[in-house]
Amino acid sequence: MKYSDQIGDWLLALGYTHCFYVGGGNIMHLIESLSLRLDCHPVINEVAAGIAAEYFNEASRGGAKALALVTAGPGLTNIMTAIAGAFLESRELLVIGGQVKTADLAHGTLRQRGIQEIDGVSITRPITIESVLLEEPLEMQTFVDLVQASRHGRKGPVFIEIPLDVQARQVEPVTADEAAIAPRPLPRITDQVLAEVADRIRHATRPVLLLGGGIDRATAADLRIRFSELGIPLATTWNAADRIDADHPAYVGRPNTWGQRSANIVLQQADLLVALGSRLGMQQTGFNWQQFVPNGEVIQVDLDRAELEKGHPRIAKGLCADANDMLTRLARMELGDHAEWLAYARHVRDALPAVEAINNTADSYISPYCFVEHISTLCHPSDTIIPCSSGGAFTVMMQAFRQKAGQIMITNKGLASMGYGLSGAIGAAFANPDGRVVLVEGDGGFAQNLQEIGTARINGLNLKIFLFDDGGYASIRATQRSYFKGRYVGCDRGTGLGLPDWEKLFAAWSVPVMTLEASNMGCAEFSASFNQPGMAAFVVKLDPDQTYFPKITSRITDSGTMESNPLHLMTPELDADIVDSVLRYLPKQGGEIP
Ligand SMILES: Cc1ncc(C[n+]2csc(CCOP(=O)(O)OP(=O)(O)O)c2C)c(N)n1
Repeated sequence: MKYSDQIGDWLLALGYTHCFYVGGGNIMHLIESLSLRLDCHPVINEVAAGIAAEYFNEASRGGAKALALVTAGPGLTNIMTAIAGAFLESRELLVIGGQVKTADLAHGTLRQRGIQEIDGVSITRPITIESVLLEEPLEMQTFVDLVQASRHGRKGPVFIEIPLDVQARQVEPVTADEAAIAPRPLPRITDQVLAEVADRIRHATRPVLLLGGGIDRATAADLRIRFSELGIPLATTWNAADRIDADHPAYVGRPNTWGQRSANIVLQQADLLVALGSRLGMQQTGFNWQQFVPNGEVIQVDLDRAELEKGHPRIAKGLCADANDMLTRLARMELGDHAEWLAYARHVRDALPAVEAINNTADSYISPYCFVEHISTLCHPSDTIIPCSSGGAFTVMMQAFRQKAGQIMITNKGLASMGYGLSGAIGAAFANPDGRVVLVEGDGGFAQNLQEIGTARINGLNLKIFLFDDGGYASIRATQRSYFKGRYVGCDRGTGLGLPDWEKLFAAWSVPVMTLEASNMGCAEFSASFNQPGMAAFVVKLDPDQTYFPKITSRITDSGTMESNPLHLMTPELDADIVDSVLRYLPKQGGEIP
């Protein structure tokens, strides 16, 4: 049997159903073998293959898997952003790459020997869990273990580079049976440690549970009713945004540096935070991590010991274990009565609306906040929501979108790259052929991978694109306005940014397109188009000078470094008449933390 056929059989056994790729001579055997076994879909640029595969795996409701296949040299260099994004976000991603034949490998002695040769393993090593060059065919169990490394434990990308002659090698077929692909068990905390944590929660006055991306959707869904009975305020990270619906009685929102003010304020008033499956990175804790949960203790549960020992934020206890197992067992225990605290947390949420009146939107433009609130109500529980990964569209979605039970919501905030939205939405749409995918992305971010409109179009995906058109990079404009007295550089057409005429662009692929302004947002034509299967684009006209508040303010110090407020002190400051009622357990704005 040809080794590339053998690999195809093993991938099938491992649950792969889809492959995103761009063709190339150095993967010719792999393309043939995989196309006979999987749904293989060409994309225009390899970066889209990587992002689509990542989002497919995240969005897959039935457990089907996708991988990316890239050719040697430019195929590999093009996919690098996607590999980096999956690494930072702990997302499952298998990338199989071609390579020149083994006789032509330079082995580091030359810049290049084989045509298009580049040392993929060395380039990808720092951003993958495993990165290997197969100079010989791998035996079945080693291959399976390599692939499993991407999806068990702390997830991340695996890169397997296969020279052309190894792809074509004849091998004795070996089946990957169930025993071979059974995952290894993850570390669990002991009953004694579990009892200690339960005891701390029972005795806490103001506990908060923070669910991170390490908590599976299935675990969270199974516990939905139990969360109500426990009555402990429940927040999520952005990666776990869809683990609990916005209407859940214990839900207190998404705290974050660019998060919801009410969620930040509730979290910061906790006297005990139990963070489950979150690395507690700086976006989560605020740059000012020294004042994260200033009057409380943090217990962090994460599979990666390095995240527990990194030194920020300060944690009272780090537990290196499977957060799903721990949460499931914890939820069965008696964790005390926290009804009064939950009622207070809900009061804070009600008192501080997600959409703040301070933001100004010039006449005829749409307020992005109101727009996001509006589409939250229009989206169905079965929709997959892709709030892109950078710029105002991203932060407004994460502040104002009200997720429903059943919805899947995926971003990639670790790399926070422009250009993720459309490719991610394509992957999510392939994973949910019967569902609708709703993408919200800024014009700048969208422009970076707009070539994939064609991929979505030719595959007839049920994809609705909301393009926030503010004439360029509003985020960059805002920075230049705040810190450099409005000296605008490279952020819009007037400063050299060559963005297209969006209506004509979508028309080039025969995608129905409609421009939305304040006057026609509620019109019947829009809702008909939004609810019709297939692809449609909506260009949402935003004020180029739209403000984005609340946010954490930073200052440039005399030495040139940045200094930031803690999570609960967002700009603008709260009115005096509300401060006392929502900051009961924190110092008032500008005051000292007791
Ligand atoms: C690949 C990449 N390059 C540069 C940046 C820096 N950056 C962050 S936001 C932004 C502008 C994004 O523009 P757009 O998507 O239109 O959102 P807006 O700022 O207008 O809200 C840029 C250039 C980035 N995040 N990703």
